[in-house]
Amino acid sequence: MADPILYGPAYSTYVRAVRLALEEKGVPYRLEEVDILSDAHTLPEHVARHPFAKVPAFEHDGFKLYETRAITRYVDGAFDGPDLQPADARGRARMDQIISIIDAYAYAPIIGQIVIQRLVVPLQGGASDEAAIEGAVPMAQTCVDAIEGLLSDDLYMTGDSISLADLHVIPVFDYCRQTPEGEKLLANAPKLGRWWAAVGERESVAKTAPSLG
Ligand SMILES: N[C@@H](CCC(=O)N[C@@H](CS)C(=O)NCC(=O)O)C(=O)O
Repeated sequence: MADPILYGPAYSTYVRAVRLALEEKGVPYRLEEVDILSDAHTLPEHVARHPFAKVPAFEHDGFKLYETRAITRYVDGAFDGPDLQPADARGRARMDQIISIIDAYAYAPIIGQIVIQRLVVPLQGGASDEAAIEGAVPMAQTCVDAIEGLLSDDLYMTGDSISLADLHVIPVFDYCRQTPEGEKLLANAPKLGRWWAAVGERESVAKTAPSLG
């Protein structure tokens, strides 16, 4: 079987979640750059892969897929390697809950506003929109507090082994902590701090570390 192909830029949080899953499973793959900062995701070639013009898109031996949650579950189910989803109903539900928090509530304020305005806009020569950042902080704080409140003393988010919950949170958390607002948001989240100390050591995290510059 051919190696899977992942379409998107390495700096995208959703692309990184899939790369983390592939790395944790030990699956070789090809990353095909689609640079969203130069609007490559809106070109017909990419819209044919993803009708909503987002990244990532994914292909494995003719099987085409988009939507990160679907892709990471496929990667876990279709390849050998350690299971990335808890076996028990409660663990699996907790994993889905955390991924939902990221998708429904955290991505827009943390990545869409704080990280884009604080890290990406200045790199492109623009000035950060301070009002947009300030406006995003309360929802970002609610997300951090909610996830902190769901963590136990286990090493990972849903138990003693890494799961898709961790892999979907890592990309967002990693950018967030690199902003001054993120440092403040995380100041009273000791469980998330311990969690990052554990996951941040993993080879998959080092291998997928994004570079914006
Ligand atoms: N629901 C999609 C969301 C993917 C998404 O928002 N990707 C961002 C990059 S991290 C993107 O494509 N942004 C480009 C845009 O919105 O124009 C998924 O889960 O895959």
